[in-house]
Amino acid sequence: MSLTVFGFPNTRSLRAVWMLEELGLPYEYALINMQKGESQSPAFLAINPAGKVPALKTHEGVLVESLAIVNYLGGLCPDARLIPTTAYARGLYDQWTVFAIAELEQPLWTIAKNKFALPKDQRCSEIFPTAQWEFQKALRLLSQGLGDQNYILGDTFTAADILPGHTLFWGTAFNQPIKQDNLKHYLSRVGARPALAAARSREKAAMPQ
Ligand SMILES: N[C@@H](CCC(=O)N[C@@H](CS)C(=O)NCC(=O)O)C(=O)O
Repeated sequence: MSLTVFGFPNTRSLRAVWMLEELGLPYEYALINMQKGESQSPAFLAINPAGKVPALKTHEGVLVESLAIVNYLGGLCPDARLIPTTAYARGLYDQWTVFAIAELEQPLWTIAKNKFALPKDQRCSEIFPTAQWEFQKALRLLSQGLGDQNYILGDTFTAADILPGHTLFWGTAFNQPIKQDNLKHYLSRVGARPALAAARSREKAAMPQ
């Protein structure tokens, strides 16, 4: 089986690489240098017509969308048990991963789009206070859901932690305050995963020195 992740440091490709490292799967890393506009190159658009990372090339075809990639990789390694299989546990897994994508990350994406990702004439800075308010609201819900558990689904780390975990790092990088103690502890716990450090190094090592 051959797997190639197309990514760039400090983007959602970290989610895919982190999952690969958690699973110990071999993979190639193909840098799509956003600073050089490579996400819009004909070669990369042929892989992902949206011109976005991550993308994953598998022996069966290409997959895009970070959550779909994480789930696909989990499906390759059911024995690792990073994705629950019983109905309710799987429901909770879907609940928190979809929450991360649909609620927690959207305000951050709004900030990113209107700061640098959109063409300059499409950006609107008036949206920032609303996005910050929405992010704080989502943090309160995540904090409530986490409660006194170590991880979002309970006592053990699962792939569900990659989504909110990565998104909280993103929030911190965007200087969004995380006030809830349980989220602060969660962030340190998830941030200490050796697979996360390995994933960050792998992405960094691909950058031109
Ligand atoms: N929903 C997609 C979003 C992917 C995405 O927007 N990736 C950003 C980097 S974090 C990107 O490649 N942006 C380039 C662009 O928007 O042109 C996912 O979760 O994979």
